[in-house]
Amino acid sequence: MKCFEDLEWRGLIKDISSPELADKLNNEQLTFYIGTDPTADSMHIGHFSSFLIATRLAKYGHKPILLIGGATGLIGDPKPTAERKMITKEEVEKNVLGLTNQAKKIFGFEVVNNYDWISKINTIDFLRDYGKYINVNYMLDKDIINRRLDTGITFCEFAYTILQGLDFLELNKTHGVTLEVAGSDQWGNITTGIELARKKDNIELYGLTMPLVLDSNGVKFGKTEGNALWLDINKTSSYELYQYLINTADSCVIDYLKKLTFLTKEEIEAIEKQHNEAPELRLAQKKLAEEVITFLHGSDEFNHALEVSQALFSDKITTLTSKDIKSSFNGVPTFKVENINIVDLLVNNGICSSKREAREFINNNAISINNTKINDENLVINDSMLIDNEVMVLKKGKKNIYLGIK
Ligand code: 485
Repeated sequence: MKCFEDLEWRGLIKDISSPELADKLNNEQLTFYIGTDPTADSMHIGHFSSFLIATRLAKYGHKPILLIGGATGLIGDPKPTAERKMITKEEVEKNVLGLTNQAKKIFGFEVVNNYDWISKINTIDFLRDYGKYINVNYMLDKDIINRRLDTGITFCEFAYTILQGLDFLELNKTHGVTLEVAGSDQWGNITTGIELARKKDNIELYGLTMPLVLDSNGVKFGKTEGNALWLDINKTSSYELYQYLINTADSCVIDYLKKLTFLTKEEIEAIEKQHNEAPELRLAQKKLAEEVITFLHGSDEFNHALEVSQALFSDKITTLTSKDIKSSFNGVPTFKVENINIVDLLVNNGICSSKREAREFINNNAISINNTKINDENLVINDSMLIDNEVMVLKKGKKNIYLGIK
């Protein structure tokens, strides 16, 4: 398949700035860029779903540049709802470092920082060299700015789109960039760059946006009730990522395989066929988890996530490290482990409402520690039951999990 047809088949095209772009992607070697602002010191899985386009286009011979917005991060891209909180310069600097290392490590392409050129432009030149080419009426028509007119938008955020626009021109001059790629919310910023290039330099630049990846409830891919899913393995373990991906709804999993992996059309169609024959085996979800985790963290980490997920529900749980256990059960209620009778432990920590109820659960084989059933109501909890001398996993019934910590 040719590049553009491949992107279309995967559902990766929302808008393109000109129909010529299809031919250019199929027949030329373009240098393109995708950018992110340093609002945190790690990207999350939503960024990953967009940044992956860099690797995808590189496989077709195009050259990616990854941009970290050290300058734009100090301003803040307007959100459709409300003004952003300013983050401190120190924090932005720290985040730039984190993101630069991460982007280099995961994707391995050249990374640039727009602070390097934007910080050198003085106010007068900014207004003369860029401000003069952009009509305020044109800016007010941009979807996101327009949606802020009722609630208000500061000049700081209003001017943001011109900064992103001038990045495009700058990268065109310094790196030969002719295409900017991003998620669909960036259309207004990409077209500012295209407008600037036409008016100021009389050149044609191109833009391509991708639709947001949504789950079966229409929620953005990667958004969970709890924490974000970070690409930094110290913030989100490969096991947590595995759990998220393995729980993908059947109605979304083929779409995710297309958008988040490099499996070919033939491979994905074969998986889809097998998956539809026996969806309960979650074959497509397993493949998705394998591909994404291997891409991000390597195959050892994927195997580790698999081992952890198998061990967690068997007596092998005691072979895991306390770190794995803590990250696997992130967010479950905890209790302090001390030398105490099991019935008292259950009542004192609110796991059972009375001693009578606690004894009932024990006699019904419904309480386990480290996946071993407890059938002695006189059992005294002690440190030797700790895994890695630090944690223990207590279950009440199948669903209620508690983490004991020394
Ligand atoms: O020259 C540029 C300067 C800044 C940016 C891009 C080019 C960042 C951009 N304005 C932005 O805010 N991007 C978002 C971010 O950083 O979190 C997200 C987009 C999403 C996708 C992703 O970045 O909301 O659609 O493009 C990579």
